[in-house]
Amino acid sequence: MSNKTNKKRTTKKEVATPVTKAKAASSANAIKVEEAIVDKLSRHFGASFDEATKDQVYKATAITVKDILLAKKREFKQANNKSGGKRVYYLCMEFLVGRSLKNNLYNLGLTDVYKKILAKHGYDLEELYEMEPDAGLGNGGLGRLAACFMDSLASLNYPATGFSILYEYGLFRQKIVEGWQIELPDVWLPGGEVWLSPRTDKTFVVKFGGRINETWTDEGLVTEQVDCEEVEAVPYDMMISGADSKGVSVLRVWRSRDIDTFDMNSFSRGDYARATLGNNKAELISKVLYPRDSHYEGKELRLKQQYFLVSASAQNIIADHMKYYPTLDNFADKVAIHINDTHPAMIVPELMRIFMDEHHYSWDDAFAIITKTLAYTNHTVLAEALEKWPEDMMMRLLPRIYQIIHELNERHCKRIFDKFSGDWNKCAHMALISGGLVHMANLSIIGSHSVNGVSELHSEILKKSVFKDFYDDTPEKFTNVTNGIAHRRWLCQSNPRLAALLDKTIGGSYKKNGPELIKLLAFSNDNAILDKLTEIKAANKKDFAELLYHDSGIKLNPDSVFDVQVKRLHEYKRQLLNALQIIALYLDLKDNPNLDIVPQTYLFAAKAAPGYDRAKSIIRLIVDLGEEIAKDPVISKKLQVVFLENYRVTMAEQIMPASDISEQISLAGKEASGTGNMKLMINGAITLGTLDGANVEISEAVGKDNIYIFGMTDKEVEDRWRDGYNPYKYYEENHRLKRAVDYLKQGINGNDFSDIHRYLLVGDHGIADPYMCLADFGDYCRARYEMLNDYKNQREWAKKSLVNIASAGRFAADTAIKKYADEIWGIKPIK
Ligand code: 26W
Repeated sequence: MSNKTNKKRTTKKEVATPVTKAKAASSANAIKVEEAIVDKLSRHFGASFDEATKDQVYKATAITVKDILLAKKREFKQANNKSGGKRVYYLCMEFLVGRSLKNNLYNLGLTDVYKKILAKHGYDLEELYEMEPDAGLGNGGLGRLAACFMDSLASLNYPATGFSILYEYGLFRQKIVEGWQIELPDVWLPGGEVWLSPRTDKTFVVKFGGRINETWTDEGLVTEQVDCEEVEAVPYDMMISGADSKGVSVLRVWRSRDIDTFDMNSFSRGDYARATLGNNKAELISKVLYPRDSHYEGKELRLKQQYFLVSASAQNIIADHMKYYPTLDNFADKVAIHINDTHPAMIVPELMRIFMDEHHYSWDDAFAIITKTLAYTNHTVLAEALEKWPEDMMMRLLPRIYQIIHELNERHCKRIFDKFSGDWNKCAHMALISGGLVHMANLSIIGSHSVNGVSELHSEILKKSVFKDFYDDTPEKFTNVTNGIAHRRWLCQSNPRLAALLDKTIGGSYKKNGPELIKLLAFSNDNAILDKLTEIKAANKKDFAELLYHDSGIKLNPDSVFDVQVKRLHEYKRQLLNALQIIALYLDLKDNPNLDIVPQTYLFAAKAAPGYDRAKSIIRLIVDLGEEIAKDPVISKKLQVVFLENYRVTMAEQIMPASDISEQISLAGKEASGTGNMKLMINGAITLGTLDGANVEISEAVGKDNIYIFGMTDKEVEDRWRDGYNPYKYYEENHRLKRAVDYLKQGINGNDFSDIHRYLLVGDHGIADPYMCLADFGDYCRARYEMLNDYKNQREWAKKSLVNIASAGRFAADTAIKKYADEIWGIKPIK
């Protein structure tokens, strides 16, 4: 239909109202969308709506959304090219994206359009969401943060590309069998691949091993890596739409492919296994995500993964730059590259290699440009998680990279030695190579113009202890950017009831501007609103209980308080401390089943790294404890402990809105920030936590009446450890604690936990529990007692919950991204 006819048919009144315009646009959209889904069904599956399976309808729907995203991305990219602005490239070994259909539809503002069309054909959109597997390309905090940042970058119209690896298997699927964690492969690509667009036109070659040939030519020294293994990096793009914006973030994930090592001789001899050997070896690189996020392991394949990501991405960034500019002189003006934790730290020598070997820059010029381009974020202070690669492994696998790191080290050490008048100690701490190891954090710091931690406390700890020498050297590099969460996902999409209440009370502007949630404070004495909040929480708890019953047959009591600890399983996060206080309460109830307590449901969910035995036995303890309590018909009415299997993004989205108490009980100084604490807070749960990571800022934001803080401060932790931690002191002093600890030896649900008993009191090598659970036990119980007492007054509790929701806006990822953009990357939104 032509515009002219359109205009003729429209009455004057209709033209004047934007609502009718929007309606017209939306019905035009609906027709186009419906046609597109029908087309995809027919082309991809040879089926009509009536013939297709639910899975096919999900896939066809997803492909239409991907097409919309591709078109949107094209426009956004053109606008970026026109503006000539700077782009950020976010390098991270992990992006824990979760599901995409719901998020993209929401952000595109197309949920209702799709809902109606699918309903017309007998499909419930909510049910189609369930067909999508989680893209579990990450372990936990680091990866989910990266995914939230992609969302914010797009929503704020910043031009951004995330680079990572297309793992064929993401983080393992967890099954619990007789209390033990079993790991199963996470096969996500069937169902997940619909979101990926292969870009076979944009491949790069990554080289491993071999030797370096150096020859003098008229152009100077030419360096060449020969006799090496060459692997092809094939990019796949996943688009992430911004919310109510023109922006689209591109997540480019690399898949490794063999170039051409098909061994025809072996094939002819009938040795098919040998013929495809090269193939398997190359493709192994992107096969699987390493499931440890707390312990560095010097595995060769992991080093190959890191260099594979770095080299493919660096070549891609430089090729893109050279498409628009004749030189790399302006590289730092047009490009910002982020090193997200040390895993991509080899971007420093890789860029040096490309600048010097391929573009003939001098060392000093290359280094000056590259350090202006790079910025680094640290995400952990745990010594065992800090990466140090064996020098000989790097020399063998990455000979040119090693040479460059070696030279960087020589120059760096010389400068430090001169500046700090021969202070050998400083040199040793700050060296890139020492003790036969390459120190990746040190490499990241010297290669970057900015270094940040992820909460105020953590950034201070970096300056005062972990990176103190570097801070003394270049204090201007150090800064803090507190983490944040994609609040549209974690509040609006996960908790539609709460979002609807917010829309009604404070309007919808908080969606674009998280800190506007603070307007909700105006309702803190409005009983109707407080009661509504209580109702919403009750409805969400009921929903979660039904879902759990449906999925696993476990029955929860929605009238009990839902106390939630969901995160990776690690000693420093102290799930064990929580388990101990549950045992103490259980024993109290055994003594006196009539004890007047608020009925409590403890929900745990956590994956343990496969080789982490201690973490696995803590899971087993929680499972057995839950089963033993469930057998007691009286006590189980007041106390229930459930370990939820296979924690992942989708489960987090379901559980956050249903939580009353948010357990954030890590030993102070160990949790860099936490983001689960923010997700729970924005959904109205109240924190029971230590002064660790971002809990400190949550506490400042809500005030001491709206949070329950306990335990040692980071300073007290240090003192206690230095002066000698004596667990027996607490054990002997606190009768309830002693009983709980001893119960471990007595056997729970028929299983013996004396290994944990030993761990808490003696330790395997004479060092008992480095996370000092027993030292914080008493104060933890005190804080919880007060909390549960306060829970009895539902109005007052709802008020605390309201203050938490209202104060959560400062933890919107948008806020963090604006800070990175303004102060670190120097990028501007595209108009
Ligand atoms: C080398 C093995 C390895 C793998 C991953 C070591 C360390 C990691 C990650 C950096 C660990 C991690 O995810 N850290 C978490 O990062 C979150 C985002 O900043 C923080 O909120 C968490 O506190 C921090 O534990």
